[in-house]
Amino acid sequence: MLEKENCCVGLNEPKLVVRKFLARPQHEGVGAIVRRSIGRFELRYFDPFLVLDEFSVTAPAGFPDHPHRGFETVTYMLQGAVTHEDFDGHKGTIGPGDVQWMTAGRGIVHSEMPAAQGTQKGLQLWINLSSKNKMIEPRYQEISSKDIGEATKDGIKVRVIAGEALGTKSPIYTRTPTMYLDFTLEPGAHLQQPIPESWNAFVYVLEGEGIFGRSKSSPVNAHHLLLLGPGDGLEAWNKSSKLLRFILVGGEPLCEPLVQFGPFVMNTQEEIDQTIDDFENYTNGFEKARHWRSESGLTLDF
Ligand code: FJE
Ligand code: FE
Repeated sequence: MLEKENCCVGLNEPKLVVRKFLARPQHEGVGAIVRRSIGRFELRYFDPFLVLDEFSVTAPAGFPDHPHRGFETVTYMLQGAVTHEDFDGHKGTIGPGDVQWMTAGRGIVHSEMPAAQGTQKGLQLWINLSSKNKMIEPRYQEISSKDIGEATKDGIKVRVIAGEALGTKSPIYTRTPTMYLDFTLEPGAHLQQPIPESWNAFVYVLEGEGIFGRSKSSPVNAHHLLLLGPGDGLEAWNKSSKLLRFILVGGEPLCEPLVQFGPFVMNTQEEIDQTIDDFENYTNGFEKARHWRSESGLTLDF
């Protein structure tokens, strides 16, 4: 019995860190600051992930009216609150620990603006959609912090935003198969988290200092992105005296051609030309953009 339980713990081939990036602050939107790791010049794309921004916005800064097509945006709030408002009348505010999983599909035009005093902080991840899903109807999945599954074991706490960890499953449906886990490790904790073999996966450190991949590797601190190589899971250690917090995100690569023009991500140049045409002429999913402006009344250039 014991053997059977033990055989499921432990990894055959832990993933190693193959590249490391420090995400430095840069200006985005209107007066907002983002630390962009995926999506910057040196790392255009990590299939299926297009962008990872750690954002910081203080009113009157924000991300006023702008479009998306061909992918999903996942906004995970760490501090403060953001109000989103789209051209179809969908509106809401997400606060600390809340997640908005937005499938833009054929088209969304929306604004994302601060909803509280002080600085709003969070993560925004852009996940590509496969060619067969790029033009689907837009869809939102919103989970408030209290409904996000949490599990705790041996000094490890995980919040399961997508996928499964420590026996806890997320209700989020991922069109592009994805896992998104928010880990906090107490000093001395050691994590072994399975990841499907064929998936691409990365770690982004939010707080503290962690050891990833190999127990003898050097510690990594906040605002660093770590790309993981082949293997069946992640091993991580907190050998420091403070809490370690990081996200682990993995996804099945689409292995499709990609042509991106700002917030439009398609497979071919023809599809991008068509998308610009659709956006300018309010067609094929952008109909409602013709008469819509958010409360901010501003438009984001891209
Ligand atoms: C966008 C410029 C942008 N990262 N993180 C151009 F800034 C944006 C954009 C965001 C964004 C929004 C939030 Cl709430 C958090 C972000 C970029 O909105 F979509 C385009 N096209
Ligand atoms: Fe957006």
